[in-house]
Amino acid sequence: MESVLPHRAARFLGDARRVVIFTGAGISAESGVPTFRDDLTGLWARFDVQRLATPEAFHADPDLVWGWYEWRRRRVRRAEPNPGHLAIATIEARVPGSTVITQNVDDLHERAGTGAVIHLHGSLFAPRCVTVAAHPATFQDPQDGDAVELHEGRRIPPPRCASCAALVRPGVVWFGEALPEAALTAAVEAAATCDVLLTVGTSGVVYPAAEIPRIAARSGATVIQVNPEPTPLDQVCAINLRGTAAQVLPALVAAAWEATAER
Ligand code: BV8
Repeated sequence: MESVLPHRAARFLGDARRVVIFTGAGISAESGVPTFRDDLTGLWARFDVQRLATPEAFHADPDLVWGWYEWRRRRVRRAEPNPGHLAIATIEARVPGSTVITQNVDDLHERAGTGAVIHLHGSLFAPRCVTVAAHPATFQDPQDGDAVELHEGRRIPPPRCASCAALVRPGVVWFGEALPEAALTAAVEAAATCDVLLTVGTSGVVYPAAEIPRIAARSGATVIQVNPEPTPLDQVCAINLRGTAAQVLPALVAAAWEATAER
């Protein structure tokens, strides 16, 4: 594995016909959105996420869990896509056979211009009725200047479903819940048939999503990792780019298409 920005990575990317970009919380870190496991900023460092990101937690204390997600949603609303998100949108635009798969529940890939995003763990912006998922559920976006500055741990009663008056829950996949079947099937299919998989900003420890880069490697794809830290995915990567998404991805994309243009 190489640990600097090698032209080999740029050539693999520039030559690839089918590219999968697989992202985790690290892609949004430089947008100011906390990751889960980073020591200082990670949500897990400050919360027992197993106490918050589970159906049991919501059942036990819906106001605490809904308040936590509202706090996170408002942070995402205030965040902007970073150069890493924009570089991924460039790859999607340049490679017709590309697929963007994210574990994240924010909308920063979409706001950076990526057209189609497979969300394996749902979205902060798709609340749903806790009883009947198909019941339409909306929630009041904070108005500009909303004086309510949410702080972590602030309890907010969830809205009620307009169709059946049951609680509305965040539209994310909690621990112990199955991933959306269509999203997981599409992600596995893309990983099993790609030439290159670029894994960015994930610790690779949450399953079954963490299988995606491993499926690509087993299928003969070149797996390139972008992460400032070592992860369990180091073992399946052909190339390891030790750096942050906003630093590495723009340089990698520029080199990939400069390299192609020179040929
Ligand atoms: C399920 C949504 C079964 C909510 C999340 C084996 C197989 C299947 C399941 C399991 C298994 N082993 C264990 C399990 C159970 C469990 C699991 O994986 N547990 C782990 C902790 C061991 N999995 C589940 O429960 C899954 N469900 O299996 O159901 C089932 C089947 C059928 C029917 C019923 C049930 C559900 C898992 C999904 C949980 N939901 N989130 C929310 O957001 O609140 S998980 C959560 O972790 C996030 O979604 C996140 O995406 C995910 C992974 O975290 P990362 O994205 O990797 O983020 P992290 O902070 O860890 O790492 C950030 C990385 O970025 C770091 O490496 C850092 O170095 C790097 N970084 C930092 N800054 C930058 C950077 N990189 C680049 N640039 C930077 N600037």
